[in-house]
Amino acid sequence: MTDTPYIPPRVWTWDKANGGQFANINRPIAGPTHDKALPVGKHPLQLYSLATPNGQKVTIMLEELLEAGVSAAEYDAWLIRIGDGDQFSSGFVAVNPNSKIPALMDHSVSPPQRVFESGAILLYLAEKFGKFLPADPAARTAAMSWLFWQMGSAPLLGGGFGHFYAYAPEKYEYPINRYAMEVKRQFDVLDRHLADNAYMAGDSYSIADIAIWPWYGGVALNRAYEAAEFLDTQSYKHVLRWAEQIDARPAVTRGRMVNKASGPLEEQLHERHDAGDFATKTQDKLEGAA
Ligand SMILES: N[C@@H](CCC(=O)N[C@@H](CS)C(=O)NCC(=O)O)C(=O)O
Repeated sequence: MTDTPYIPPRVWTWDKANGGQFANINRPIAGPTHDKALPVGKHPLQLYSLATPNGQKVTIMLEELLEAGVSAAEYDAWLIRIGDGDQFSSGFVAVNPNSKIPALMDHSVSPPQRVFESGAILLYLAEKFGKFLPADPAARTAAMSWLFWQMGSAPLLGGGFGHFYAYAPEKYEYPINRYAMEVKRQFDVLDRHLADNAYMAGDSYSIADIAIWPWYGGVALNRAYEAAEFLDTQSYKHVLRWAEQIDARPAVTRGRMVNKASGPLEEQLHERHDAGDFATKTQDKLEGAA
């Protein structure tokens, strides 16, 4: 931070040189930057994504559906490298005008249906296949409440706390304090709820857990921002119990690997086109064979 206090100009203008870590992809305008069609594989569901927490929600859901025996949930997952600007191709923008992963095309319906926003994708899949959304009206309403809680809360965890704690060019006390306060409040909301409930919607695992876990489970298990100590996540005992329980699900292990392009090579499955790919197409195997 400079010593001179910042005085906002009368009208904001785009300073391309001052955008921090994501300067190469952050823009104040929408729409495509280049013409490129998206690939389409053999399955009805085509996912265009990356294994960030928002991306993991959908791959975990798809792997859970397959684990539950829903073979119609077979999917092709294509890697969208957001650091390289793949989300700004004409093909991607046609599936998600908001240029953010995850984005889904369902070719099993005519005309093919596009779905964007991870919460909308989870709900679409839950309703399409009749899974992971309770039928009982009270439990269903609880699941929806927590699903929408996640959509509103996680941007303060990721875009707020995570950005300023882990990614901003310097550690600025004001935003770190502001967002640490809010994120700890959110963890306490979850902890109090999970003290009396096995899962977010009560007794059964649902899309609410699938939405919340990649963000809050990730931080609690110290997989995001290296902030578990700073936020004292050990003290949220019920969140930890829930996070570990979900982490042990085989579909969650697989879902975390799909479209993962960083970390240990054996956990990176850049593209997923077949259930067998987990055994044969992770980066350690592909790079070892090359
Ligand atoms: N509310 C959206 C958020 C999606 C989102 O923020 N995706 C990020 C990765 S986690 C992204 O694609 N960023 C690329 C960009 O901002 O250009 C959702 O839940 O799907």
